[in-house]
Amino acid sequence: HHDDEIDLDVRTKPRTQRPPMYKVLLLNDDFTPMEFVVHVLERLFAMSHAQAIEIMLAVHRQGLAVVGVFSHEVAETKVMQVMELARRQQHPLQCTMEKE
Ligand code: NFA
Repeated sequence: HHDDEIDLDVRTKPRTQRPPMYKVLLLNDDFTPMEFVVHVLERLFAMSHAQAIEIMLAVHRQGLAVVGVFSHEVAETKVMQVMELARRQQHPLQCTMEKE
């Protein structure tokens, strides 16, 4: 009669899948003007002027700071947009992403 028994899975907890999130990091350098970094943060990361100054100064003092956390696709786009703006103005500003 064992063959008629129904096996119920009592061990595996249902787990909801969440996609990994990515930190976008801005790196300090000695040449990019502070006002350009503030502009980038306002324009691409929807920060207020006061917020942008705070984060720019954090990068300047600590060497780097997280400027946002996004899905892989959005993080990649943000990094590309920062690098493109910096390249167009010939600033050495660097932006990278890493998995949280
Ligand atoms: N360190 C740069 C300067 O003194 C300013 C800067 C801040 C550059 C944040 C890059 C990132 N002009």
